[in-house]
Amino acid sequence: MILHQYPGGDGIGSISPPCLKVELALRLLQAEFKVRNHRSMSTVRKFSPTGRVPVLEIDGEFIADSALILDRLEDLFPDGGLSAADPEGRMRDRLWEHYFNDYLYWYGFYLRWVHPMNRVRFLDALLGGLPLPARWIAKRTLGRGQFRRAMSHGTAGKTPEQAHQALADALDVVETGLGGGPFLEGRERPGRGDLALAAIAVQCGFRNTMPEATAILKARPAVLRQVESVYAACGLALPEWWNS
Ligand SMILES: N[C@@H](CCC(=O)N[C@@H](CS)C(=O)NCC(=O)O)C(=O)O
Repeated sequence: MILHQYPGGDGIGSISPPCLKVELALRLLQAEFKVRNHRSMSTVRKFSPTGRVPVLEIDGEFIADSALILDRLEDLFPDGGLSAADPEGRMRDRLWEHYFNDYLYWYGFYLRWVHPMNRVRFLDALLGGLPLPARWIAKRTLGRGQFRRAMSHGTAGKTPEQAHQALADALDVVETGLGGGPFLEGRERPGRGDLALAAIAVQCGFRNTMPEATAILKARPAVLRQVESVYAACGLALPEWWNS
């Protein structure tokens, strides 16, 4: 299996939460896989059926979308425990997964690509190594493209305060959903929702580009414990900033 993704850095496997979610799932299942990093959207469009990553390549088949990829992994690893055994547990885990993938993801997206200060920091961190004028052109093209994505999703018109409040509220919902356990719904093993949350949470401290979001995360010990438990279950080390 080959995981096609956007690259990471600063201790995380990918700057794309759904790509990182798939990596966590593959590691949790102890699957054998390789990672292929792509740096340009135009390259991704050549092989990805949706033009996006993650894409998991299995025997020449290209599967796009992290939720569909996890469905396939559940088929391939029926005893892998990626979902709860009972139907209600499975349903709840799916709801959590989509809460993170399709709701929290967009606030993370805003805080990285639209928040006025974070956006500048992130583009510098990502593209600072490019020579001029390629750096200037890439910053402008990528920045505008991502702003359009946020516009089409409805988060671009928010204020930074609203986005931070949405993040804080979502993490409070998570603390309730953990019910005292290390994983959502008090499970003993991480489920799909747990992987999706951890993959978003570890983006906060990426090269110190989202200081306020990091502070919001660090104020929630139960969420920190959830992410630490997911990373431990997947046999991965957390980024250095996590313990600083
Ligand atoms: N819901 C999809 C989201 C995939 C997605 O939006 N991927 C982003 C990276 S995080 C992407 O490929 N963006 C490139 C583009 O929009 O052209 C999933 O869970 O896989």
